Amino acid sequence: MNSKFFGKTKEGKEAFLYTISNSQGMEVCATDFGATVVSIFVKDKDGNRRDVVLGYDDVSDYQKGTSYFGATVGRNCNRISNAKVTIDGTEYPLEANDRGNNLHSGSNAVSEQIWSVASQEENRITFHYTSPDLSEGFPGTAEIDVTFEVTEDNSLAIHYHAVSDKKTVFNFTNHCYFNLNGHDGANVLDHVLEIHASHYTPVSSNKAIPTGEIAEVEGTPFDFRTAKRIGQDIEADHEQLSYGGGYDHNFALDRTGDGVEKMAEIYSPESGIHMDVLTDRIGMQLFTMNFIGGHPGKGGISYNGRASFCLETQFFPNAINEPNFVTPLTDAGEAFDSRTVYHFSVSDK
Ligand code: G6D
Repeated sequence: MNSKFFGKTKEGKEAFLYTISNSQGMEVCATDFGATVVSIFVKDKDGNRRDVVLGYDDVSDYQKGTSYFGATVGRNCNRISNAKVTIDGTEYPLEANDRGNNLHSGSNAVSEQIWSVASQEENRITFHYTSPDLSEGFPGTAEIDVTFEVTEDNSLAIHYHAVSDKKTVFNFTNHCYFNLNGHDGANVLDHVLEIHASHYTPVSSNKAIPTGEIAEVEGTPFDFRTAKRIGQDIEADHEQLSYGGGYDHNFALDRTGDGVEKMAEIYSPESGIHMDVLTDRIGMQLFTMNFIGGHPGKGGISYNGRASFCLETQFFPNAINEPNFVTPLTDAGEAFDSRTVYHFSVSDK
């Protein structure tokens, strides 16, 4: 476990970068700014290390960035329609930071704060943040812990734990942008993806708010039940793909129980790096970085559209306002407790 200075925020606060690792050579670097994953180093099929997540070299770029590279996103990830929620009859206005809706809890969200380090070991670090009542618009003072652990089987295990003194919304995710050829890989269109989801939640427009329908993936470009290249159907003539400019949709996962289950797997034939996603969440957003134009990142690399994919485990988007979706509310004094694991291996197939 080691740490180094990672620059200063625009308010002059110092940020630090922490490295955790296992005995197999896997390393994860995370900064206390936003409890953000900056790098994940894993070995490819030739035994060479590759950093498989996009990011920046300094906290100032993370603070200026609008993509949430690697960030812990919350209290609520994804979108909330009309930037307001009603909890027990009280309406709470939120920041309308995305075309009239709230995205990723706005500009004062947990992803924009310097967290403290609650504990640190060789292969594990816990970041802590106290989110003040109404600081993002949500009620309650919340004590939030996120633990990153590099396990001996080459996983990054993420554990979220939060308690609030008032009923509130807790729907955290991690927003890593992966490229299994390395963060400097050209694009992820040849990555082969399988998602264990027979349904997804279509959106009503390019503002990405779900209609409330839980629709079959059968016969659509959203059917990843059999592994296929991310690029196979991404340009198909489909209204949902035109809304998102590609994939930017939540999948309703085919869960069999409440525990951590494997819900997706993806690999790159070029590097042979394979990643399984295991989670206790009911939803997962697939985002294929549908940006256009250069996006300056680590080492001066310019990240372009489709340079990565995100698999953000979560409740369904806008669930707080959609009676047809499981609510993301946690009662006062109750614990929100969730785990998501990104397991890495190498394969020749
Ligand atoms: C875009 O719609 C996408 C989101 O899913 C993503 O989290 C964000 O960019 C960074 O708004």
